[in-house]
Amino acid sequence: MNPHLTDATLDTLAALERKVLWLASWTIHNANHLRDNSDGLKVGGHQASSASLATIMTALYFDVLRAQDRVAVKPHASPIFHAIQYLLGKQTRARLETFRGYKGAQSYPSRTKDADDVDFSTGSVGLGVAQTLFASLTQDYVRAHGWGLERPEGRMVALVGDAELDEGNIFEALLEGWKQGLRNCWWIIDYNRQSLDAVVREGLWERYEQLFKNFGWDVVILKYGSLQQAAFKEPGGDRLRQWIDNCPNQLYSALVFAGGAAWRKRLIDEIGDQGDVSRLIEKRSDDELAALMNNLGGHDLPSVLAALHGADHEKPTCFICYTVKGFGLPMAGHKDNHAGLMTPAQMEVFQKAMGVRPGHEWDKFEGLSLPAEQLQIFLDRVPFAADKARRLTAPPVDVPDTLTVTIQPVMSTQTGFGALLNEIGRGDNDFARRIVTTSPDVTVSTNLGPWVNRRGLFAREIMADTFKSERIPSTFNWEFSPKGQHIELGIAEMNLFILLSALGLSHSINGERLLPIGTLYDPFIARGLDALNYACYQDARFIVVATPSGITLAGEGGAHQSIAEPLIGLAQDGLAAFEPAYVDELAVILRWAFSYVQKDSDAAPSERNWLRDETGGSVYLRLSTRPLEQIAREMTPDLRQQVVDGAYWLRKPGPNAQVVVAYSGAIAPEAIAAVGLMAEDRRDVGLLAVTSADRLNAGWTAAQRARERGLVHARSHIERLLADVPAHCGIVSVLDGHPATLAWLGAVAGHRTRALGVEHFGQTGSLAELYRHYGIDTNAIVAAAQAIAPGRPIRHLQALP
Ligand SMILES: Cc1ncc(C[n+]2csc(CCOP(=O)(O)OP(=O)(O)O)c2C)c(N)n1
Ligand SMILES: [Mg+2]
Repeated sequence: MNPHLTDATLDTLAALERKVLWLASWTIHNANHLRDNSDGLKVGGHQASSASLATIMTALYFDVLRAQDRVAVKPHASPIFHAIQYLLGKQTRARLETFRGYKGAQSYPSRTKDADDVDFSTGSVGLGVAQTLFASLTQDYVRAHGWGLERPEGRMVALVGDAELDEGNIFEALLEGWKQGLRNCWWIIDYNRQSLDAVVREGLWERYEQLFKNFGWDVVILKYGSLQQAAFKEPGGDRLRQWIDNCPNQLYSALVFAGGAAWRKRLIDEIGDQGDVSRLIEKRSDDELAALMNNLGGHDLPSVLAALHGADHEKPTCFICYTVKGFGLPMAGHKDNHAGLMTPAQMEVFQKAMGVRPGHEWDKFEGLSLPAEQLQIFLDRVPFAADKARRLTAPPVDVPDTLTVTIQPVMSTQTGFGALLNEIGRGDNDFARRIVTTSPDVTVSTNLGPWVNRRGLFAREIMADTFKSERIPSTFNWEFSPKGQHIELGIAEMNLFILLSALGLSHSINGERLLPIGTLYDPFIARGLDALNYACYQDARFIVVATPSGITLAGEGGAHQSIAEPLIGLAQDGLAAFEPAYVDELAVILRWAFSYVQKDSDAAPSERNWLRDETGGSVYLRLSTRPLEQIAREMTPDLRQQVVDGAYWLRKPGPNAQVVVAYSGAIAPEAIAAVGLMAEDRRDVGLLAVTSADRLNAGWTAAQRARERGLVHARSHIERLLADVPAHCGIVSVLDGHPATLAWLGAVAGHRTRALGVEHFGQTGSLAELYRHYGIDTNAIVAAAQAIAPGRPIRHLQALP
């Protein structure tokens, strides 16, 4: 036990625990029963799920945590979190009154939508938990590079639902944490033995215990509260303890729900002995007996405080805390309580028991026996709230005006990416130093090798490359050190995106900016998609480079060929997606991306392209291994801007144009060839190079909205590009990905459109065979043009293979 924990502190914490439970319950009740719920709003899940963490969160936030610590709160405990912040003066009554409503406190803690300093968003269970692990690794990375040493090291804490541990990403993270030497991480498991639907399997705690120990964690089990511990010491106490240990989860929950009389009957029936045990039971009233049986470790302030303060080391620690779902509320323990809510009548009883007068529900100290000043003084001194600004900032890192790269006559975007990073890697400047790369076991095959050779791999301790020390020639120098700038991950893509999420929040969590780049194969974005979405939702900033992509991967076959990813790029909020064809485009986009990921103003959309460039975001580059003949050209400022805005005319259509071909990415040679072949039979054919369908589309929808609000002159980039294309002209769009990515182009100015792309699973074959099979080869483009822009037959169509 921490020596500063006097009886007075304990009393104060007990009062605050009571208040936290009250405020959270009232917030939920208010949202359901008192607010106009004509929209069908319902707060299933929160009431019971919150209550089981009231004790632990009170102990943490009001006593154990320090200002430098960061927490991921399990989604359904958000009312408890908001109540705590309210008591600390960081949450408003108005927001609590509109819990789950428009602009109110969020249902699940949200970094971006809540106003009360949420450290990590949660909602999709499992992700917030892993986030704390990677946040801890990120902290180590930052400090190992000599940054942020003036601040104390923080602990990354997750409050975890027991059923949340079913999520596989948690185990993937555990393994990675073990490999990387995780420190300063606490996972506190709310072991209420209930999930959403039901009561969990018996004996899960034993699996957890073994599992965490295997990965080098300390495991602390909080099973019995201090009342129980005292009772076990009474004559007959041993038998009671045995009974508790053998009681199935379902039965324990049912008896918690049923209350004191039911406990008495059951215990007397099963272990009553007309002697010590019976006396132990009978000397307690029904209420006292219920209090004793509900007094599990996770609801016993002294035990919780002792356990948390006891972990005064940096070893990762898992606390398994026995709790009761709905503790202190009438639905406690009932297996259906996840969706349960207190009725107004139950609330009235609860309110009376809490000593809260009607009309004083939001008063901070109402119903507490301790003097208000004493409580306020305590709250003013809470260590967790000591820093005025918990959310830190870091100035942007200067990005060079251009990224230089030697462009070979024939080159793929993936090779170009490797070459660009290799060039950056030569630099001895802050820009190069702040870049951190990571990859789930595809570092070499995504062309990060040269960068890693220059900058080294990261580990807290130096590890030499044995091949190098044994003088065995190898292309790659695999040396680990605290100064290394590449974090090598195992294959799990979930871990990649959660690590990017953590690295990409370093400016806010550590006050030190990183420029994270993650690489993976494009199809495996889907494997980590929820984590990618999560990272974007909490506004982490990173660049994800996905390569190779599409059926262009030919020989690798359908399992590795991505189809839907361009649509993910189009739809994913917070992520600007690009699919350049040429390396000079890539250089421009990558340079822009380094600056875009650092922007954080909330400026309105730019009237130039109607994109929210000033607000910044993350970036997704879809690249390819297909070597393309590069275009020798000067990258003018105008071209540079258009590449970033999403498209430019590679060949501007004339005033009589009948067809325009719009292409994206590695399919460029087919589009160019098709335009050349059509030139004799179709007038003024245009060729539109689309570098970002995502940004074109976003600008277009934003400009339309602006016009509908009265800004009649609002024009997006794609509207300007298509403004002079005659109305009768058809558009053939093509990419190595789902055709819907570009199909919307026809709606911009009402041009007939035929969208080519890949809709069905890929397969092995040569590039030519596959392009023909899926209908994205030159022939298919010309055939589509002929169909959409009738005129004299296109002669070359027949001649094509
Ligand atoms: C990925 C994901 N799947 C499903 C859900 C829906 N859901 C929310 S809470 C919950 C059960 C949680 O049980 P547990 O973690 O034990 O928390 P408790 O409610 O017992 O506190 C489920 C299935 C979700 N939020 N996220
Ligand atoms: Mg549970």
